[in-house]
Amino acid sequence: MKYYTATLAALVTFATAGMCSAQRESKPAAVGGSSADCSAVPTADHATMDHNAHMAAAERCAAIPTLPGQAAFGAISEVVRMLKADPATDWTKVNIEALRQHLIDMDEVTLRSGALQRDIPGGIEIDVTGTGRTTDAIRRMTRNHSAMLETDSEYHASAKEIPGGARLTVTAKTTDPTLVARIRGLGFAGIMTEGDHHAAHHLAIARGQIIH
Ligand SMILES: [Cu+2]
Repeated sequence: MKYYTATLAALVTFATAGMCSAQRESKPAAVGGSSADCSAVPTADHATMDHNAHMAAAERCAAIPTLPGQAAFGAISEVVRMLKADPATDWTKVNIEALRQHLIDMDEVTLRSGALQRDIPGGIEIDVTGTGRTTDAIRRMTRNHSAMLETDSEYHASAKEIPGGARLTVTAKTTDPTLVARIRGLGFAGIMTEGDHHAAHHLAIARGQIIH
């Protein structure tokens, strides 16, 4: 738990510090005919700065970056905006930490797991393995995603635990050779993106409607 808290603090510091230094460094001409002195955008210590004054000066003098940070930070930031914009949001149920944990799982599964793929009749079998948290993340994500895919019209999917991870089996629901070839070409990472439910699923996790 301590580890995650520290990671989040580092993440926030990194993202916000990055944002402010970007604003400091770009000083295009003042917009709207204003004669604002852009060299006056103060170099500030992020911990003690006057954020309002800094942002006001930065807005007069520079374009604001559109990227909020790395993808996970951006995904959280977008969901927070959506929850705040929705008057029906039940804040007693909201759990952004659950979304963050899921995004960490996605990182583990996408970037730190091994995937050994074999052809089987109608599709593939993939042994997805890793160590430590990666193993747990693989099991959680393949279990949930295969159950989701199974309800889809195109794929049969199932996952079972093996040492270090899970074996994911995906086959075509039809005998269409193009579909079988697609499954084999997609492999583990491609299959994990299938189903078009992922972004909606993130919002549901944040709303506290899904517990992994
Ligand atoms: Cu996800």
